[in-house]
Amino acid sequence: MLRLLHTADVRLGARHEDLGEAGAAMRERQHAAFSAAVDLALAEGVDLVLVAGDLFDANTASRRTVEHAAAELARLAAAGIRTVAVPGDHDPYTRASVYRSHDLPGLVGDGMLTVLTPAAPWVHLEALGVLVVGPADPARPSSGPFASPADAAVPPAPWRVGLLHAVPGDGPGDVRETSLEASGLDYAALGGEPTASSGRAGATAWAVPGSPEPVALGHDGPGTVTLVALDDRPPDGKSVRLERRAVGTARHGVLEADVAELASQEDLVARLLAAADPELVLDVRLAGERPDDLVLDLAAAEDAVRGRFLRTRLDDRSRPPLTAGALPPPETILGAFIRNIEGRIADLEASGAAEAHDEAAELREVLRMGRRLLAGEGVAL
Ligand SMILES: [Mn+2]
Repeated sequence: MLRLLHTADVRLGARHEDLGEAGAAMRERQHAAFSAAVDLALAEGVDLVLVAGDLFDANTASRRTVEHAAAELARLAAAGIRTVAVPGDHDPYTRASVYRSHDLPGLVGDGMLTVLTPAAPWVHLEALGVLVVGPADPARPSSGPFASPADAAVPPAPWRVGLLHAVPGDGPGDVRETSLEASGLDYAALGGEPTASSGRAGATAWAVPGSPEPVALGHDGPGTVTLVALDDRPPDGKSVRLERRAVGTARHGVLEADVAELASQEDLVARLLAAADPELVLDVRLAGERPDDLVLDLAAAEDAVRGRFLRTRLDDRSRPPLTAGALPPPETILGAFIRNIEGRIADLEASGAAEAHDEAAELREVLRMGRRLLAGEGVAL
């Protein structure tokens, strides 16, 4: 029985410029989630920790970030738990790689961290009975296929595990299902997406553990790592069991609101507060047609809920409506104005081009303001 903790896409040191002042807090949360992953490995007494790429957010990771990562891995080392990592696409093995500019294994000490590189794409951990293989292609270190050490070079290992910063698929950076099937691996520890997934390709079980703390939009659960139990006890023969465990706390959510159903600015704020959660990054998307008398101040709404969320981001995709009901006579200023602007809006919206779409949105705003200004005046041309 071999037990692993598999993580990836930790992205330590991420700047999160899109999160504004909450970015530093998010960075700390990512560190905390990585610490929680280490705590889990210690509590579970796993045999080995695998990092399938993007331990760091960038090759420019600061010394402080590198030392923090090393200190966490040293906690594993002190408990006799080894770590094998592979560079990803955020921290690729280039000349300027964070894995070259810093001696991470040296900082962890005692040979307890192995970083797989093009020059050393696999490691045989004899005491654990496992061979861990990284990517074969030095030019494309994150997309497979797996290195295949000549059998003569490696004593037979009960377990063969792959480590790759790629997800199954047919895209340029993906690992092919056929490549997984042909790999002869018992388990493929993959990475490269913030959301967890898992499956089988032939005799090979694979998993993408997701980020320990969510770093991308569209990720609506807490971050996770994957615990793996490789078991060869009779009577079942070899089996691979996977268990996803939450280690992160921040969540992402989306609140979609149709402005036609909003009564007022206060109503918008009340709806936001109803979803308040200090662990939530909430994307608020306003859509639909906005009545002329509804005036929304999104910056004020964000101020009103500040501190009640980890962060909110408001995106207003609503638009003023075309004119309802019978139009004023064409010989009035209002009647002529509405016909002119709505004719241009119809042409622009029919064109389908992005710039035309933006211009149509501006004209809808012009229409709304003109309609309010001229309403009821009925001045003859
Ligand atoms: Mn990546």
